[in-house]
Amino acid sequence: MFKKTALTALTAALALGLTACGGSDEGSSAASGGGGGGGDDTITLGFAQVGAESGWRTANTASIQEAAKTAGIDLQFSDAQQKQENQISAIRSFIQQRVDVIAFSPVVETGWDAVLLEAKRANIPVILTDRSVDSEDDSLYVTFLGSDFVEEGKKAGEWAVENWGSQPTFIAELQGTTGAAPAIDRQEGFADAIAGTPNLQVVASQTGDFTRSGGREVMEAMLNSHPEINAVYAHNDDMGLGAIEAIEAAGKVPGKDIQIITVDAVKDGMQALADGKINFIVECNPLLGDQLMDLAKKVVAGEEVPSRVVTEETTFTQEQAVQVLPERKY
Ligand code: GYE
Repeated sequence: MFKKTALTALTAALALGLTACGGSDEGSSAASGGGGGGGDDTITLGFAQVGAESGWRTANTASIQEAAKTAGIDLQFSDAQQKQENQISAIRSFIQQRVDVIAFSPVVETGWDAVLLEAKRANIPVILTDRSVDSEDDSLYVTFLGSDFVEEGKKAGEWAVENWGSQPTFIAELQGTTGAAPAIDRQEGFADAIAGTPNLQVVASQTGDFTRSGGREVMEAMLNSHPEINAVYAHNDDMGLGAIEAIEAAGKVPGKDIQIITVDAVKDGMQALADGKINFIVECNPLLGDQLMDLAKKVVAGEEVPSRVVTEETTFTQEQAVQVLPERKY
């Protein structure tokens, strides 16, 4: 595997201000770490992915792998199987390999400071992709590329207010992975949006870990303990699809007896929306690969990048799903 020259490493690090807590030791370790490439200037990107928990994640991984190939970036890819300790070991191993830049989608928000400080001390810039961290020290990463999850929750809540708000609605909320940014933020945005509408009540709220099986199991239990449930807000399509299975198994009609809002807009979700089993989907775009490679190149070259890059996204009704489904790529 290529490593950039010592000089490039040092220049990039200095330009990014990453030597702030470094001093001469870090400077010289960056220098001794480089030089393996012998003139080859291919960038090596270490990427620590969350896992393969959902259709969204599969599309996100494919986008990153394809974009790396197109950009001529050497991608070192690791799948953490939704475990923070696996992501931390992957990042440590990227540091040991002295990759040029590290990117990762933190499975949960907290607990990253120690390993990010190790990357900073090794002068390896870090790009947060898709999910952010909850840390007081924003010098631990260069930029964060991803969606505004609070906004997504808000869009879901606004649709609920408009479409469900005039009658008593007993909502089951299927939360994403406990402690993950999209679970925390999508819950918050939704709660804020429905707060002034007393007809809308979240009667049960539990994690389904962003998986289809998780959504099905949680929904089964909720239908037993709360037979009044007539609406679902799922933090992603996969859990919504699992909920549909549970609702049908309970002899009810998804989309009619129990209306459903989800987030993501992956193909299976959009198909269920077009089929009338889901009622509304808030889009979350997984195709972050090209933007990530662009940021990685700039960061390694020592160019300035914005500290936050927000993904643009929309929402879909059933009619819109029917229209866009044939061209949907993921
Ligand atoms: O919505 C969900 C996935 O972090 C935005 O993670 C991502 C979320 C996505 O498992 O399906």
